[in-house]
Amino acid sequence: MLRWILGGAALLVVAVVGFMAWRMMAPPPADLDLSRERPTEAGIYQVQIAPQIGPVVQGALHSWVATVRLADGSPVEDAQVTIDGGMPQHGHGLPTAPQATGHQGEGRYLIEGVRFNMGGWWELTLDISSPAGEDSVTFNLVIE
Ligand SMILES: [Cu+2]
Repeated sequence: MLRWILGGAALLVVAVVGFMAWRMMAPPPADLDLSRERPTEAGIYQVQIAPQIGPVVQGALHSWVATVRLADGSPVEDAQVTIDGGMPQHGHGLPTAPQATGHQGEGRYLIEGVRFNMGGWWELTLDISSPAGEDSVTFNLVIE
């Protein structure tokens, strides 16, 4: 009986480790939308993100500028922006806790403390809250 249980447990461990390794190695989906400007889920805002460094490379601590506009194009000056993200294929979040500064003018918000510590598919989600409403948008990034 114990032998069966141990055998089953060993098989389970092999299956789980195998699945994790397979997931880590999987390439990003070919049809991933990599656009840097997108509407939020409910369409309240139009958001554009731009890195403050040249190519976004693995391991570099850097900032992004998020420009938040209403659907009609007018800049949003009183938003609270919070950042979340991670690697969907690896099941982990961001290695840092990026923070958005206050409004920098013309709908721009500086997102400081971003670091991608491995190559592959990353998601960066911005939750935006202002008198116009609460909405979120997720950007896909592929880090070499
Ligand atoms: Cu990862």
